Amino acid sequence: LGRFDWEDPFRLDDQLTEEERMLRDAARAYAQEKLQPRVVAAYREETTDPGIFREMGEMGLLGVTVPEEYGGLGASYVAYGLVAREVERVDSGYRSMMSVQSSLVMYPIYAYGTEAQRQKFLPKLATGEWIGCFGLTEPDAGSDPGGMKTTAKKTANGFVLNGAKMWISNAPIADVFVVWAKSEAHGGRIKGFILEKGMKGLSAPKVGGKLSLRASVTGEIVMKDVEVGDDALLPFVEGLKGPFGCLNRARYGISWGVMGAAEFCLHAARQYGLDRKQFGKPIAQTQLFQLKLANMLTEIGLGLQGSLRVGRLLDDANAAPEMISIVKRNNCGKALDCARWARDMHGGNGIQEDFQIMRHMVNLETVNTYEGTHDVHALILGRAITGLQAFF
Ligand code: TGC
Ligand code: FAD
Repeated sequence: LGRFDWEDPFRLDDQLTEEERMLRDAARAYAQEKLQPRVVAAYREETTDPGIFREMGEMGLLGVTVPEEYGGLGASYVAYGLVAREVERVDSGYRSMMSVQSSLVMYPIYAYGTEAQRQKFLPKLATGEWIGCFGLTEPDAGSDPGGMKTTAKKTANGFVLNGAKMWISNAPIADVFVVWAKSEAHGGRIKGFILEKGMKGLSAPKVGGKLSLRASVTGEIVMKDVEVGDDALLPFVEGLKGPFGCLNRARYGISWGVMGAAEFCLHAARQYGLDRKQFGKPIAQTQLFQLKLANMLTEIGLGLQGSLRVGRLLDDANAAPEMISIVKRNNCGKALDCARWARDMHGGNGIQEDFQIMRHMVNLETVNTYEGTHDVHALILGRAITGLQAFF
């Protein structure tokens, strides 16, 4: 019979390549040495340090799956997932900054852009010199992005964009805006455009009052007669499958990321239970405490295995979007459960910023909602199971 290691219950480590393990270890070292020491204050003060993008770029953590000729690492989707897990072990907001840049900005420029667009944008996004954001959601179009009102009208040499995007990660500090709009010249179909900071009529005010994901800045994108050239259009995709192609990758990354946050909560709760004594013994020696630890260990172990499987299929270009819905939905929901259990297991200290559990818990409320809510992913799966769509 084999050994059992509670920190790696299904021996995930053995299922990785040497390259994947090395990138994971580098990401862990960076996240623990550079991100962990500043996150508590950044969250409290609601400040986002744009320098983090350059640091991540230097470490090769931006555009992990993008080919090396464009500044990426050309590594596997499993490697990308492992990076997300290490960054989100510190904070979901830092992982958001990274995954928007990689999956929602670099990926569409690589997959749907011209060679000139790739050359112009990807290397600077990979180093973190430029920061990117992705505008799909609008004030009146969240779960139903097909209901967007943003329009692009054709002019002699380009397009004029009008509309407003809401809840856009990185927007207030972004240099590059990948924005989705209904294009009259394409029969009202959705097309992607690359906008750049400083364009006349383009602004990105910060969304204030967030009680979640406070270390990652969120904004609106307001477009008032923004004129762009033909070279701003992403020519090689049309319709909702454009943004969804990006979301497939980001949702997959999130499924790994939230397991990192849940692992932090498990490790912290275990240690707290070993150290804290009540009724003359460690609280970790009580049955109810151990039941919660066992539940956390089980959900994390199974969740990571699911994400690894989907990652390997993505690397073989053989993953279905519904598989991604399963791991995004389940891992977010289970990570939120883990964080809530860990919050309870820390007693009063569970609400204290130094213990960091409540921050993870509140962050995971956002992660459970963005990139398709928990229930929207249930409906995607319900449609696959029954052949009947229940959205409307
Ligand atoms: P539906 O009729 O299902 O599909 C329309 C077209 O899109 C295609 N498609 C996909 N293509 C690739 N991958 C997928 N996962 C796809 N899902 C759909 C589909 O084949 C079809 O193509 P075509 O050629 O026939 O036009 O569309 P619907 O309008 O009924 O969609 C329903 C629903 C609920 C599934 C969808 O709208 C949805 O997923 N809603 C959730 C919205 C969402 O996820 N928004 C995310 C915004 S970005 C964000 O949150 C970033 S946070 C990042 C961070 O900070 O980390
Ligand atoms: P709604 O769609 O209004 O949903 C409200 C509730 O209704 C949910 O419980 C939902 O599950 C439910 N619901 C909706 N439709 C149905 C249905 N048919 N059947 C049953 N229940 C339903 N978007 C971007 O484009 N780019 C970003 O970078 C980005 N970053 C974000 C960062 C943060 C911090 C947050 C909070 C959001 C971000 N988003 C971003 C937006 C995010 O994707 C949306 O919030 C999400 O898709 C849900 O949309 P909504 O908020 O409009 O909620």
